[in-house]
Amino acid sequence: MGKIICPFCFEEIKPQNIEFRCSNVTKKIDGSFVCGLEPDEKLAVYRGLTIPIPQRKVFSKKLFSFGIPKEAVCPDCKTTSRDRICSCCHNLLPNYYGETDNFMLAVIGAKETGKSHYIAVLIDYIINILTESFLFSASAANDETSRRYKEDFKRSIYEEHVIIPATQAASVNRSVREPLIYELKFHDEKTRLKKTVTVAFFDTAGEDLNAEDTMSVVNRYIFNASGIIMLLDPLQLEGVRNNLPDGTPLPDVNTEIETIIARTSRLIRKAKGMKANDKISIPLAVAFTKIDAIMPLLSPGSLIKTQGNHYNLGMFDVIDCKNVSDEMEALINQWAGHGFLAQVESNFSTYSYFGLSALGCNPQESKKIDKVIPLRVEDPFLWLLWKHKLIKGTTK
Ligand SMILES: Nc1nc2c(ncn2[C@@H]2O[C@H](COP(=O)(O)OP(=O)(O)O)[C@@H](O)[C@H]2O)c(=O)[nH]1
Ligand SMILES: [Mg+2]
Ligand SMILES: [Zn+2]
Ligand SMILES: [Zn+2]
Repeated sequence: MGKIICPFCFEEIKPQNIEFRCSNVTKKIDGSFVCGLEPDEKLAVYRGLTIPIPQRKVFSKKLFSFGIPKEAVCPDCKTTSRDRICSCCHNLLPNYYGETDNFMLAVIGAKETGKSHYIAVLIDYIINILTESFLFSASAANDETSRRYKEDFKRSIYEEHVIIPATQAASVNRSVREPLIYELKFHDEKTRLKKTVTVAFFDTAGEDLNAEDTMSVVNRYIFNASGIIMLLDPLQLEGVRNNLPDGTPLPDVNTEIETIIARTSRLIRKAKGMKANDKISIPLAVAFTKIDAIMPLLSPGSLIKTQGNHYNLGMFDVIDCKNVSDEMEALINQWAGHGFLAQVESNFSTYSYFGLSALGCNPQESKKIDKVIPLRVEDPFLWLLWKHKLIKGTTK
């Protein structure tokens, strides 16, 4: 197992630094807790609060133990607690954290690329569809994740049938920098549990990526990632905008795609102290979103017009992935020139190109979404699982 990274603040967690929160919820006759509350400065800093909210007591384990400690006794009330917290940010770690493989997925891209909609639809797809055909089950790893997924993502698109409001920069709204954390349990054919993997999704606002100095948390998140899904909006490309049928609703012109790849590469190189010629080993999935809106530009036989076959196979379809990647690469070359492709190639050792649509419709003007019909949202995610040998692939 590699380094253990806190899924909230993305600092490295050393087993001996793990702290505990007293879990004694017994109350006295006057309603106060038997083991009193204390203001928690670190949690307040993490949440961007000026006045710390009183929380249950934090303490560290006195006795040394090998590996990640699972429980400790509160020095005040002598109750055994299993509520482990990160010593840097004081967030409660998911149950199996540190005992399981961590899989941090960074979803990055400029403002308005479709990150929030993609995450919303992908999570729904993983939990409700992929688990039917792949040998894993998935569930939210903490209550905060369930709550935020429902309130910030699911409600808009699946219940109110409207677009998700724009993500604010982490500097404006601190809660956006708290990742959604899921637990994936991988089984073998005999339903024996093989491995538990924690997946953290972090919805970064485009502005965070535009200002290198104000993005330290985002920064850590990206260079500690097990895989990066870089989303790009094809509707930003000159070659696409000029060739779409008249009247196609288009977003305002935003950050150029070369800027995103350049900033991301520079940031990882700097953080890891890499030499100029070294390539970044984090697998990079470069995915063009909103494919539904550019259908008129795709050839009749285009692969990205139709769903992939991974679900039916219950395995990763390696050949399909390669063909999609080649087709996307040719399209990018045609629409944006070779600059972007050259940057990906010179900076990353493992990459693949994808095309997808989270919604299957273009709500640019109406702001309404009648029905969500995702197209290939699962491809980059499955590719990353396959690269990490968590699912099987087939080349038949
Ligand atoms: N055509 C189309 N438009 C989309 C899709 N997903 C998002 N959008 C549009 O892109 C806008 C920005 O999406 P959002 O997820 O908020 O982008 P973010 O800033 O990267 O999080 C949305 O308001 C939609 O209008 C999609 O799958 N297809
Ligand atoms: Mg967003
Ligand atoms: Zn932390
Ligand atoms: Zn206590």
